[in-house]
Amino acid sequence: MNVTLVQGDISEQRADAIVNAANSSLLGGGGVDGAIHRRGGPEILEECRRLRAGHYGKGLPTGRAVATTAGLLPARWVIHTVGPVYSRSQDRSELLASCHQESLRVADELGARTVAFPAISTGVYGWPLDDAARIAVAAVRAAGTSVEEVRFVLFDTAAYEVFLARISR
Ligand code: AR6
Repeated sequence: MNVTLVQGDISEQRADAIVNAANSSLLGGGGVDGAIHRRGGPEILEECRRLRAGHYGKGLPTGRAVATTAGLLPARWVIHTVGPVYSRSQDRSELLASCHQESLRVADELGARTVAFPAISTGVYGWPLDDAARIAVAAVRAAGTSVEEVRFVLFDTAAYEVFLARISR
């Protein structure tokens, strides 16, 4: 598998699947989640509502992933995952790694070959960038997956540089 990096907006990525840094409600939010729903149009939210009415009545648990249509986005699917909120007192690294592993498992089920990830949990959820990059890169590299390209999409130069340093190690 190739791990690649770009600086940009995840909602503009051409990929088989893009990953959403969602919350358990699956009903939208700010940051990546806001950009995806805004550009992707109402179809994504409609499918999220159906998921909530069915199998995910209590919401999507942290560390898990589920796919919907990508609506108007230049991707085929959105894979929604819920990152952990960063905690100084509790190690939640396994949950952050799980977001990446579960997203790739769902991608395999869909037959996706290219998957774009944002820096999950590093915005509103407060995870320090370098530590999140370490966990994310290790998790995707360790995943047994048929996905051929994992593309990390970083919003700004600082985040891009941090991920670049990580994948170069
Ligand atoms: N494209 C790529 N990266 C982005 C974009 C974008 N359009 N927008 C922000 N980032 P966040 P989280 C970067 O907060 O920390 C939402 O309200 C951002 O700079 O989107 O997992 C959800 O509904 C940061 O580095 O996700 C949840 O409630 C990274 O993406 C909650 O936020 C992740 O920031 C999830 O928080």
